[in-house]
Amino acid sequence: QKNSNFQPGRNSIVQMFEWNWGNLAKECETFLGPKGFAGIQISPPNENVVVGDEGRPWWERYQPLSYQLTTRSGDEGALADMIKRCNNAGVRVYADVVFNHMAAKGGSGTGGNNCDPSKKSYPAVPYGPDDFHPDCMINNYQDVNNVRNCQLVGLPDLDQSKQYVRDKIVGYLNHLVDLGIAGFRVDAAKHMWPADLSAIYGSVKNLNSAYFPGGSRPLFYQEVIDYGTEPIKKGEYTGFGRVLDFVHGGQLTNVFRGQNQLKNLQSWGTSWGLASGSDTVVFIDNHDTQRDNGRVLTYKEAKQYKMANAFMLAHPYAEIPKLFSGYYFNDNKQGPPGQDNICAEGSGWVCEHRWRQIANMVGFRNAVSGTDMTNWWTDGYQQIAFGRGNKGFVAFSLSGDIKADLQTSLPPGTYCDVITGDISNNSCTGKTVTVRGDGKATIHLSSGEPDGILAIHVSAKL
Ligand code: AAO
Repeated sequence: QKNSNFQPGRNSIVQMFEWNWGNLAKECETFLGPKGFAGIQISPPNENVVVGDEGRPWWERYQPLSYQLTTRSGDEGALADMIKRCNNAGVRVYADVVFNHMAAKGGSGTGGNNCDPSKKSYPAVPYGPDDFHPDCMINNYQDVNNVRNCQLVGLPDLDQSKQYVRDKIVGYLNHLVDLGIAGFRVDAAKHMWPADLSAIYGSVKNLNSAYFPGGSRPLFYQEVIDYGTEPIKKGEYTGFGRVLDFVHGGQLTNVFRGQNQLKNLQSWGTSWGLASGSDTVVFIDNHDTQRDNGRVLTYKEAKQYKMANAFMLAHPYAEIPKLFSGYYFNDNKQGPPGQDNICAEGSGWVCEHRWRQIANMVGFRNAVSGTDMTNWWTDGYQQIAFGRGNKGFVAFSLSGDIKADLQTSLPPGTYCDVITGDISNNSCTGKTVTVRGDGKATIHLSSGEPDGILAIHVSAKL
């Protein structure tokens, strides 16, 4: 259950935070598919409680009320249509699934059903008092039983050791599989027992053969926040799925904020406290960490954010990188803006995935797939460059100008720097780099440039 199920030649997932299904279907067809994205992570597609008294915060979607597929992103018909159109555009769909708990707030849901958490009553599933752990709050992350048997921020905690509860969860996941989903981001996996999760994953059916080879298993990537300071370890969850590695974004944030030197990235990998790249999904920011008081780089520090994401995409260490795309916010709980003109100037949506530097690095990763890192270079401080075999070459400068003749393993010719431009009508709208007969190239990257990155690859050769 660690296989990505990507279509060949594609390598990166993007979390499309709060996008509605209609806009996502179009985005797959007009941008994500053509630009080579491999997959999207969607916001939880099941019914949640409507948190009207707090202005419909984004986090109401983490308070499930039933497994019916109606949310503010759209109903089941719109979801099914989006999954089909994205698959047809080469883009796989991964659902954020929340089954550690049910809603803590009472009242009506996005699908018109109701719940009463004080009675542990969720009739549209149905769940009742017997399906939950006894009431207690999570207040000690050093106590494994407290973390897994008590309530995360007061959310009624389902007991996944019960067969009935497992059946309901598996039924929900199977419904999504039937619609053509490729896998799941499992919310709050740390708060569930590994043995229960293993049993649940093992009971989910094979992927829909209309889109996937026979016998394909869904990908499970699990939210297990492990900075190394608590008894629950990500390794407890890697026997039956992948984990989201939270150390990854923290370390690259330190580096690209200048708190560690770029030259040290020569050893980037497990020696930095990361799990094996074949056990994880890695990312710079997600919907929680981008709201965590500047803990990680986000769109708010655009230059360094692009550099960190570009490094993630250029480096061979991790198998599955995940990007993030969301909306501007100041208030941490603010819900999504209107979606009529999504991504237009003034729409309130950042659309990080459409930034040329990010989208083109998704293309870089596809072009260099299967190659090792080669031709490592550094000035000894805050400048580095490296190749990906005979397919690509990339340079980063956090301080000072790079003006150097560097050895690449690329075939001779003229390449378009995909950070500053694109190829259009057989010419490059940005900088070009000439690789000479001996593989050497003069690399210019000045500190005055907006991005601090230069990237060339064989699919963008003139
Ligand atoms: C909302 C309200 C609450 C209210 C609740 C119930 O905000 O006031 O009580 O409703 O009515 C999201 C929002 C929540 C929201 C919830 C439900 O973030 O604010 O609550 O929806 O609407 C832990 C979990 C992790 C979880 C994270 C937020 O382990 O699973 O908390 N993330 C997921 C989702 C998230 C969602 C939920 C789960 C719930 O991605 O969006 O919540 O479905 C430590 C632990 C972590 C722990 C953090 C935060 O980390 O290790 O496991 O995450 O604390 O409590 C240092 C420490 C490190 C610490 C870290 C991060 O590095 O060393 O240990 O800082 O702070």
